[in-house]
Amino acid sequence: MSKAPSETHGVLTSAGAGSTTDAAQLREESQVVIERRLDPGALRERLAEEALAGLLREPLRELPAKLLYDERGARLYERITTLPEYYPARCERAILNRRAPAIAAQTDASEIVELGAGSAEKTRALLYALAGRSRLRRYVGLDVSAEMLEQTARALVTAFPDLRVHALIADYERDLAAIPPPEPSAPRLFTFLGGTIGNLELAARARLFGELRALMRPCDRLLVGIDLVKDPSVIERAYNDATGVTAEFNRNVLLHVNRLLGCNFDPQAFDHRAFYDPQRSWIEMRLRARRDLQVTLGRERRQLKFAAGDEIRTETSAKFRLEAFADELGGTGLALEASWRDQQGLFALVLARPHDA
Ligand code: AVI
Repeated sequence: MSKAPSETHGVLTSAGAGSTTDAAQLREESQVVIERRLDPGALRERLAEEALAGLLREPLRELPAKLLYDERGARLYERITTLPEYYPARCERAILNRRAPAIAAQTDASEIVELGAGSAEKTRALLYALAGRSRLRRYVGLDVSAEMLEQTARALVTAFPDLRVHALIADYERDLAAIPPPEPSAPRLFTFLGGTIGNLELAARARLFGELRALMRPCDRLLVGIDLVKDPSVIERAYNDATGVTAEFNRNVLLHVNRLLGCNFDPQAFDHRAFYDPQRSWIEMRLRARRDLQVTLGRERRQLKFAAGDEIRTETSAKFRLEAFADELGGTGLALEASWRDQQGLFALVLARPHDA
């Protein structure tokens, strides 16, 4: 894969909030690289095009799930991960806390490359375990949110004084070629946590795994968090929480679309729905029009008509059986090496290696 030209934004020069000592500044300057691959204008344009195409899609309108994560959406998702009904985050955290030493021992990694880094909160258990083996050298985090990634980079170098951080503002579905090259004799652990792999459909998952495989040397490993197939009522409860945070997260996508396309969706005119589809082993989130309504789109003032009950699909979240997931990996040149479940068997972490390693 060839390396696309990059605009390197240089290093962080301040820990912020005026509380930085010179020593801390110096340390950060030598430890953190912020690299921007995403031009905010181009990203916005691309999202707007995808939103428009999805709203015109027939027979079911559909918005890409990534639109759920504007700044407010990302905050709402952080709240979802603390809800009692939302078992995936709790279970994954429990597995990581319990198994991080085993994962560190098995991978012997000196570097973590995290797709969708966010706050890297759950990754810390792994970082501590690797640091405890005196193996940890570098953390490479990819995320589309520059603000979040810069905060994460600062927090990580504060917590791990010897760690170098490469924060890559990029889209893991397009920009994997921008991941900095590995260091010799420094095994890498790629991580894709949170069950986010389930938000990609089969073809997109295969593409992502294939691209990751191409970056992996025999010593490298991939750790993926997957939500498992289970009693549908448990899954449906997780996406229909009692306090309505998920409903708010879902409706928020319309505010994001309003900004992108200059339209006038009223989120309160839509009901949140989330239901499990056993045929496709996924839960879908939809927004359903409460009444007949019209939405005016952009400068052309195009009219979008909704009859009461019409729906927009806003997310699919696949649930996996371990054997089927191993087959998926196998089709892309990866092999399942180990897996760990939480005590209730609701969620799993899967460790994969290149097939021939
Ligand atoms: C980010 N992703 C794994 C979450 C999920 O469960 O699919 C997003 C989410 N949607 C509703 N609640 C949480």
